[in-house]
Amino acid sequence: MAEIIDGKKISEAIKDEVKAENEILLEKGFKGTLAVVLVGDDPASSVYVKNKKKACEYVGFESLSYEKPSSMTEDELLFLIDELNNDENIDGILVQLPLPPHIDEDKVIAAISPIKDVDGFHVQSVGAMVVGTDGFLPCTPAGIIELLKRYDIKIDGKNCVVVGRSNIVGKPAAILMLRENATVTITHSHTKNLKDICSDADILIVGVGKRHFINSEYVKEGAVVIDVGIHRDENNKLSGDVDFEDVKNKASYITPVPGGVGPMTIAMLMKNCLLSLKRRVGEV
Ligand code: L34
Repeated sequence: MAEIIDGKKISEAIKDEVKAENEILLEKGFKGTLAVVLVGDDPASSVYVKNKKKACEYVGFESLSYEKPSSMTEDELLFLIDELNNDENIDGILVQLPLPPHIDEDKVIAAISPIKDVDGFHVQSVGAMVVGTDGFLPCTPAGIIELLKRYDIKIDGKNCVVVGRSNIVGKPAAILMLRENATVTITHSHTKNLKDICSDADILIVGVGKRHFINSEYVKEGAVVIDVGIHRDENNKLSGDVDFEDVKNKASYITPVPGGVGPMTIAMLMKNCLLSLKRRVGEV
């Protein structure tokens, strides 16, 4: 039976670290501010955004909420981002994805000033991540690395297979694992022999958006399994891209859904906001 990686507990420890560091800045009169933009009324996005605002309150950041109807136009959103970019009191801008289909996500992400890009989605942030220079790291993949490190799971030299190649999970997770000296394979919907490739992984990271896509047949005995998927069934029960009950008997470590990677995304966002504030006030 695998050890269950407690993302909730680790995320709380990280938020406490951010809070402690932030208290010193607050005493000096510096208060961090995150602008949170939500377009439309997707229920899952509303939950995530609510959790982000709660985390801001916990660590002592101001959160400014911009909740807009799905009828908002792309131009209106770009105009709002421009205002937030130019507001010197704002340290971070978060536009919750997905956006309604009539809005071009790439265009919106490109409009966010890289110095306020606490999601790490701007091409400049992505470029810095790939090269390994300073920038904001994307929260979900950075949270995965943090979980592995805090559980003393060795990454260096391990075979890591990433299932999925999205811009917010698969691609950046692969880059960050590469930066930690893993040998990385990225797989996707066109990959042949997926089962064989996954079965070779010491660390398997799954972000495909298909409930219970990975069962024990894809998992090597003793592998570490990180589940980034999140699905809600008709009874409101959450589950991941991994069939947890099946895989837990074969893996050495496994993240649950809920309580695995999800809370880490929010903790890493708080870390990025702290970094942005520290940069603004000249503390780094
Ligand atoms: N811009 N859009 C932007 N940045 C992000 O970092 C995200 N992401 C993803 C979706 N869109 C985004 C999130 O915030 C996914 N995501 C996210 C954040 C938090 C949680 C899950 C996904 C989370 O809190 N999960 C809890 C369960 C919450 C529930 O009850 O639904 C968990 O324990 O997994």
